[in-house]
Formats: sequence, structure tokens, C-alpha cells
Amino acid sequence: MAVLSNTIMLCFVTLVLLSVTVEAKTRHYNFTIRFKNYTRLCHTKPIVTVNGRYPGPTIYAREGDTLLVNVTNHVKYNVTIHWHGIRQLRTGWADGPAYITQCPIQTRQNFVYNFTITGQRGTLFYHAHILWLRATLHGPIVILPKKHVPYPFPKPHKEVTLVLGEWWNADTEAVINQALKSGGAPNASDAHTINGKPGPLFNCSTKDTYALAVEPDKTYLLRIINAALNDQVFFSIANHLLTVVEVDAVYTKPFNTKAIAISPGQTTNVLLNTDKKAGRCFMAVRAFMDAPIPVDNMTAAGILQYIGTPNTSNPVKPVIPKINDTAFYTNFSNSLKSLNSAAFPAKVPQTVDRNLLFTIGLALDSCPTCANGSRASASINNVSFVMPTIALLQAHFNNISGVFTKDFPDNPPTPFNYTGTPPKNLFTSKGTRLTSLTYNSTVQLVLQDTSILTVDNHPIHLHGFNFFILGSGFGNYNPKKDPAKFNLVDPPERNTVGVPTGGWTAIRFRADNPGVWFMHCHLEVHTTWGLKMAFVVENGNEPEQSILPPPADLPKC
Ligand SMILES: *[C@@H]1O[C@H](CO)[C@@H](O)[C@H](O)[C@H]1NC(C)=O
Ligand SMILES: *[C@@H]1O[C@H](CO)[C@@H](O)[C@H](O)[C@H]1NC(C)=O
Ligand SMILES: *[C@@H]1O[C@H](CO)[C@@H](O)[C@H](O)[C@H]1NC(C)=O
Ligand SMILES: *[C@@H]1O[C@H](CO)[C@@H](O)[C@H](O)[C@H]1NC(C)=O
Ligand SMILES: *[C@@H]1O[C@H](CO)[C@@H](O)[C@H](O)[C@H]1NC(C)=O
Ligand SMILES: *[C@@H]1O[C@H](CO)[C@@H](O)[C@H](O)[C@H]1NC(C)=O
Ligand SMILES: *[C@@H]1O[C@H](CO)[C@@H](O)[C@H](O)[C@H]1NC(C)=O
Ligand SMILES: *[C@@H]1O[C@H](CO)[C@@H](O)[C@H](O)[C@H]1NC(C)=O
Ligand SMILES: *[C@@H]1O[C@H](CO)[C@@H](O)[C@H](O)[C@H]1NC(C)=O
Ligand SMILES: *[C@@H]1O[C@H](CO)[C@@H](O)[C@H](O)[C@H]1NC(C)=O
Ligand SMILES: *[C@@H]1O[C@H](CO)[C@@H](O)[C@H](O)[C@H]1NC(C)=O
Ligand SMILES: *[C@@H]1O[C@H](CO)[C@@H](O)[C@H](O)[C@H]1NC(C)=O
Ligand SMILES: [Cu+2]
Repeated sequence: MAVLSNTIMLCFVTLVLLSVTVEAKTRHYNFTIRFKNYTRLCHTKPIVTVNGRYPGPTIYAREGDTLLVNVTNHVKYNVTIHWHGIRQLRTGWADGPAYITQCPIQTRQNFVYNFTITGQRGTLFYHAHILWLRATLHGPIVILPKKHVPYPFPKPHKEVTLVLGEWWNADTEAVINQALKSGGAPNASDAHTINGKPGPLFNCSTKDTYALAVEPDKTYLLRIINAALNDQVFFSIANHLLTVVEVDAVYTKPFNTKAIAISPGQTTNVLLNTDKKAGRCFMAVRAFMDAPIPVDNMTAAGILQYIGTPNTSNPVKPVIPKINDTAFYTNFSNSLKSLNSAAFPAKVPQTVDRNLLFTIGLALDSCPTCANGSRASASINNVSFVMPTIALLQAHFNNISGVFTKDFPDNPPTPFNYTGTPPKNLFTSKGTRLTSLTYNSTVQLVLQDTSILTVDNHPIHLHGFNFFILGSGFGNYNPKKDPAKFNLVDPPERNTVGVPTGGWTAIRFRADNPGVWFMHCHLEVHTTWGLKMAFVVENGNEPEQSILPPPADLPKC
């Protein structure tokens, strides 16, 4: 007995010492996935939520903390949750994309996501990673710096999260199912939203207006998340400049801008100086679309209100770039640079072990039952990805054959003028093909948009890594001329990059995280159509260079 209590005492003392020196905490969250009726634009429908909330509750943590999120599924759909942008070093089991790293959590089942936030601080978000459930199943992740570590910018008076989303009056699963059946594009959303609310520029929506009350002469940190399903957007606040200080949980060199461009999957932290004495100003969200594709082109609005200004005062009109303002989008993207300070260096790989060129774009599949005999499709290097029925990571870890092959092409199978006159055969090939990467190798990947069906801007998201964006341009990537213009010093470091419409983007990353990592377009409709693939990063030679064993409660298929 005495020995036992001594041991307990010892453990206790060690734990206390550890928590004083390391200060890392384990934070517990319960996520109950359930339906709740929500009304927007005069339409009421049951939506899938976390704990009944839309957007979902914010997860707060500090760099170095471990999160234990117990997700219990009480809806009729299979569910998984992805912790978007969290690196998941050696813990790919907790990453979340269904049938890539885990089998889904089935109705009435639960799974505890267990992961540690290492070397990251800033704003990220979580969202469902199955079907179109992330339309309503998403919420912010706020990672504060370690205790006593300041921000590399003036300490804000207050911090605010702004989740940008999309609302459909119809059930979103019905929207995509109808599209897959007909072969055409799914219906666009009925409204964009700010923290779940479309705002007063819609009929029947005045009471669903997000309002932020501010004091004059203060600095606010706005943590902006694009959780929309299919639309890249601009965001602005009338009469105010925004100072960008962080993207995708990586600090940037600060710069001022009238508006930001933000793709689904991206996050942007801005400082807002409330440099007016009083007033009410619209904050606005509008889609960015510079290809001939119909989108939800309505303006969502919220209100920035100086405390003391009467609610009857008319808000200053929103100003926001035009829906097709490619020049603004390009200029904004090119303004982003890593902070690259002594404390936060940009560790850009200066040499390349593996060179990849991936075409990304929209195409067609044959579909005898569809309206035009064909169905919209999407592919990378002409492969439209086929989802397996057991998780790729499980197949990889347990050496189960027949689930996937490691022969994803490094280059387009047939070179052509990618952004010129489309080829005659628009049909894609099918496969569950992966690219194998050696542990700790450096990878350069050029993403090249195609004009096969139509050009479009694709926000490409890589799981398990941040990458550096070395350069981008319009037309076809030129391997002889373009590398001379690459930024190898302070390029932006992100997890999601919008590849220009009819253009290309070159990224680099170090494959230092063993596991199976999904890469896909973060426009959900394009993912559904097959614009996705995965990397297998093989284990290194040392034990700490290998993926950890799967958790005992990992769902089974
Ligand atoms: C989570 O739910 C369990 C019951 O299942 C409860 O004991 C625990 O206190 C809850 N934790 C939090 C952080 O709410
Ligand atoms: C939503 O409202 C409908 C109609 O009132 C009702 O039948 C349904 O049970 C409600 N669903 C939930 C999850 O509350
Ligand atoms: C997770 O939550 C479920 C109930 O929703 C509970 O039965 C289970 O014990 C919880 N698991 C842990 C590890 O807390
Ligand atoms: C979480 O995972 C770590 C390994 O990364 C393991 O040591 C720990 O026991 C796990 N915690 C729980 C509650 O399962
Ligand atoms: C999509 O829009 C069309 C045309 O407005 C409409 O007829 C159809 O019902 C909509 N689909 C869904 C699933 O709401
Ligand atoms: C709101 O309703 C009015 C009158 O019915 C109509 O003219 C206007 O176009 C509607 N606006 C929106 C955004 O639906
Ligand atoms: C005035 O608007 C603010 C938000 O802008 C809101 O919090 C407050 O309740 C409103 N007051 C009245 C009396 O409507
Ligand atoms: C917005 O989109 C709708 C539907 O595609 C279209 O009819 C309308 O003309 C567009 N409005 C503007 C201002 O572009
Ligand atoms: C943007 O759209 C407007 C019409 O809505 C058109 O007049 C203009 O030429 C377009 N700009 C570009 C750069 O395509
Ligand atoms: C590709 O097509 C575009 C558009 O037709 C054309 O401007 C360009 O010169 C072509 N490039 C090559 C290498 O043929
Ligand atoms: C990865 O490679 C870099 C450069 O060669 C080296 O500095 C680093 O130590 C390696 N990391 C691991 C974990 O092997
Ligand atoms: C849920 O996932 C399991 C395992 O993959 C699958 O067998 C089942 O059909 C799925 N259920 C639904 C409703 O999709
Ligand atoms: Cu896309």
C-alpha cells in the first residue's frame, strides 16, 4: 500500500514538474454529431451539426497541446472529421478523410481523435470529410502560441473568429445526388454566410445578420476561415484596411489591403484598426469566379458597429472586388510572403529529390443514363480517383494488397497544350493510384490547370504537410524559364493553394511525415468528381521516423 501510494506520489510530482517545464496540456472535447433544424432565408431544414451548433464550437489550444476529441455519431450518415491543416506528425490515423486514413464512424458509434499540435500556431479549422457533410459540419481551431510567447505583431485588444460558409435552402446531399444522376453541375448555394448568417442584403434575412461591436482606436485580430463548399471568396470591411499577418497558421510579412481573397480550405488572420470614431460599416463576402461557370453571385453582409452608434444609422455600403477580378486575386496572392524571421524561419527545400508535374482539371465520363450521355468528371494527370472501400492507411500499414497501386504518373500521360484548344478525347481514366515518396525526400510539384472542359481556379489542399508556393503564372508552365523566377527565400507557406484559372503553381515540401496523405481540390464538387489522389510517405529507418500503430478504437469498415 505504502509502495503504491509512493509511486502515485512520484507520478504526481513528475507530472506537475513536467507541466511546469513543458506547459503542454491535454484538452478534451466531446463532439456529438446530431441533426438540428435551422432557418435561413425563410427555409427551415435539419442540418448536421456538432453539438447542435452551426458553425460548430471553437476548439482552443496552445502550440504543443494534445487534443482528445470524442466524436459520437447520432445521424443517419457515416461521419469523419478532418483537422484541416494540423500536421498530424506520425498520427495519420487521426487525420480524418474517409477511406483514406480511416473507415467512417458509423451511426451510434464513436471515435476519439488523439493528436498533438507540434510547431504550429494560428487559425485552422475542422470539418467533416465525407459526402457533402462539411457544408454545415465545421468550426474553428484557434491555436495560441506557447505561454509567454508573443505574437510577432501588436497584441490585439480582442480576437474574433469569422467563419465564411455557404447555405443551401435544399438538403445538400440531395443537391449533389441530383447532379451525379443528371451528369451536370450541382445547384449553386443560395447564400454565402458570415458565422452562419447571410445578412440583410437578402430578403427575409435581416435578423440573421452577424454583427461585431467594436470600440474605437483598438486593434482587433480577425481569424477568417473559408469553410464554404464550392466558392472562393473576397472579404472586405467598408472604410477599413485589413493587415494580413498570417495564412494557414503560418505568420506572414504584414501588408495592408482593402480586401482579402480566400479559397475554401484557407484561413487568414488580419489586424483591423478601428480608426474611426463611430459608425456602422458593412463587412462583405462575395464569390470570386473568373471562368465561365455559374456561381452564387449574391453578396453576404455583416455589420461592424462602433459602440455607441445607434442601430438605426445606415451602414456604409460594402465595397468588394468584382466577381471576376482576376487582377485583384493575382495581386493579393503575390503579396503573400512568409515572415521568415529568426524565430519563424521559412525552411524552403533548396534542392529537389523528386520532380512532379500534375495536370488538374475538369473533363467528362461516359454516362448512358445521364441527360447528355456524359457526366462531369475531374482528374489529376488524367486519373479520376476511385475511392476504395477500406481505408488506404490501413491497407498500407497492414500490407493488404489489391486496395491501391503505387503507380500514379509523375507526369501527364500525354503532353499537350494544357491551356490551349482541348484534346478530342475528353474522357478520364479511373484508378486508386498513389505516389510513393521516400522518407524525408524533397518534392517539387507543379500543378497545371487544364482547359479540357473549361479552365477554372482549383484550390489544392495537401494533408499532412505545409508546402512553399515558389511561383505561379498563366498559360503552360515552362520548365526552362519559370524556375528562374521562383522565390526560394520567403515564399508563402500554406496547406491550400489556389492554382490560377488557366495557369500553374509550383510548390515544394519535405516528405518528413510517414503515412498516407490525401491531396485534392477543396471545391467539394470537384473532389466528388475525382480531382483527388494520395501520397504514401514511406517510413524512415529509425523508430521515430515511422507511423505510430493505429489506436484501438479506430473504426472498422
Ligand atoms: C465529455 O462527456 C463525458 C461523458 O461521456 C463527460 O464525463 C466529460 O466530462 C465530458 N467532457 C467535456 C470536456 O465536456
Ligand atoms: C425539424 O422540424 C420538423 C418539422 O417541424 C420536425 O418534424 C423534425 O423532427 C425536426 N427535426 C429536428 C432534428 O429537430
Ligand atoms: C465518448 O463518448 C461516448 C458517448 O458519446 C461514451 O460512451 C464514451 O465512453 C466516450 N469515450 C471516452 C474515451 O470518453
Ligand atoms: C494518444 O496517443 C498517444 C500516442 O500518440 C498515446 O500515447 C496515448 O495513450 C493516447 N491517448 C489516449 C487517451 O488514447
Ligand atoms: C436545383 O435547381 C433546379 C432549378 O431551380 C430545381 O428544379 C431543383 O429542384 C434543384 N435541386 C435540388 C436538389 O434542390
Ligand atoms: C427581395 O424581394 C424584392 C421584392 O419582392 C425583390 O424585388 C428583390 O429582388 C428580392 N431580393 C433578393 C435578394 O432576393
Ligand atoms: C443593436 O445592434 C447590436 C449589434 O450591432 C446588437 O447587439 C444590439 O442588440 C442591437 N440593439 C437593439 C436595441 O436592437
Ligand atoms: C448571378 O447569377 C445568376 C444565376 O447564374 C444570373 O442569372 C445573374 O445574371 C447573375 N447576376 C450578376 C449580377 O452577375
Ligand atoms: C467581368 O464581368 C463583367 C460583366 O459582369 C464584364 O463586363 C467584364 O468584362 C468582366 N471582366 C473580365 C476581366 O472578364
Ligand atoms: C497553347 O494554346 C494557346 C491558346 O490557344 C496559345 O496561345 C499558345 O500559343 C499555345 N501554346 C503552345 C505551346 O502551343
Ligand atoms: C532530413 O534531411 C535534411 C536535409 O538533408 C536533414 O537536415 C534532416 O536532418 C533530415 N531529417 C531527418 C528526420 O532525417
Ligand atoms: C457506412 O460505412 C460502412 C463501412 O464503410 C459501410 O459498410 C456502410 O454502407 C456505410 N453506411 C452508409 C449509410 O453509407
Ligand atoms: Cu477544383
